[in-house]
Amino acid sequence: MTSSDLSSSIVILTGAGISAESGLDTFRGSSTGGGGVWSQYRLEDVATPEAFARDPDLVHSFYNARRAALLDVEPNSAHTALARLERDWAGTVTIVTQNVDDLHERGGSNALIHMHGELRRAWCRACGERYAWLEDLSIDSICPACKHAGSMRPDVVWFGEMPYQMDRIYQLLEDCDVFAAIGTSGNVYPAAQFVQHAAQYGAETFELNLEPTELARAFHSNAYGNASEIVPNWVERLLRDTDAS
Ligand code: BJW
Repeated sequence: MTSSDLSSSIVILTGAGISAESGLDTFRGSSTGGGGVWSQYRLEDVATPEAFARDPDLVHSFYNARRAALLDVEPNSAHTALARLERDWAGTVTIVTQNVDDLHERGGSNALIHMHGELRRAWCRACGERYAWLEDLSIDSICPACKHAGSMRPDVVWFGEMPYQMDRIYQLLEDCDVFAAIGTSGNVYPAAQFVQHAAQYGAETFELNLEPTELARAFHSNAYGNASEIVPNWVERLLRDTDAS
């Protein structure tokens, strides 16, 4: 970043790796850290609309356990560093997270898009209403609006479904000056294509991850290590450049 970029807009894509040190499993694990969620469950059994139609009890119990796990975790220094960047940066900072946890909010971030939905929200397939939902869901859950039983599902985006707010996200990617991908493997589309999209429209791009991903060479700059260290360092550098102006 140069001093002419001080009021520039920043878009940050985050993935499961930013929450790993808070105690939430990643999906695909890492070369050093062992297996992730998909080593315990087949994604075809729990993260598709077909799986939910076939065995809603299994899908509900998978998401109920992950929703309950949120009670035992706290944001780490990577989450709070991004909140500090949003607060102290002269331009705009928007986080587009693939994560369904609420650690960015609890870390203090406000400008946040949950493109794959949220564990703490539920959606009634009968009437279309969406709600904050902190309890377990089951095939007997009743929609608070239409009173239909059996139509509530977790408000998360499964394979084959359209991620949320895509028009807004593509606009942000086209308008941003800096794009960073933090703690995401780049295995899942459309998020995996964001770096090319942002770069095509002129953004400077950064990958911050435990280890190089298959997309590493698509980024202008890379930093590797635990998110709790490399993200605060990266934020510090951006803000220091601002102070130097
Ligand atoms: C650390 C760390 C530490 C660890 N510090 N880093 C064939 C080709 C191309 C595409 C497709 C295809 N067939 C099907 C598709 C599309 C499909 C897809 O991508 N499939 C792939 C398997 C190929 N995608 C979809 O269906 C999506 N919808 C869609 O495409 O709609 C059409 C469309 C078209 C055009 C525009 C727009 C839309 C929907 C995808 C939904 C994904 N859903 C999930 C589940 C959400 C609910 C839940 O949480 O259960 O989302 S799957 C799962 O993967 C979850 C995550 O958000 C997502 C991404 O995972 P993430 O975050 O990258 O985690 P990991 O585990 O993969 O990586 C962790 C990283 O952290 C690693 O790199 C580690 O190194 C790192 N790390 N510790 C720093 N301490």
